[in-house]
Amino acid sequence: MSILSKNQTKKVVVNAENHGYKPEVVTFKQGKPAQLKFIPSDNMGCMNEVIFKDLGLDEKLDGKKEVTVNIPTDKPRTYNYACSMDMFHGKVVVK
Ligand SMILES: [Cu+2]
Repeated sequence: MSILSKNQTKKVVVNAENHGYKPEVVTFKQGKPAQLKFIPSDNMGCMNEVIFKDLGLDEKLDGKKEVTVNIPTDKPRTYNYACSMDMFHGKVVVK
């Protein structure tokens, strides 16, 4: 049995820029709590919203300093996300 402290959550910052997500691909370890932290930029257009179809999540970034998304890491898989127009894409790999 392992005991997890709050500090073991791995957080990765993704910058939601006007022309895409940086970095575009983030990898997490299976079984470790994981979060993506989106940092919006100004004047975002369709990047003002991030949609995780696989997670049923639709988060508004507009006017926010940051938006945190919890990523399930119970099994290995890839979660794709996109801007509100499905033009810019990023993905999260759990392995
Ligand atoms: Cu877009």
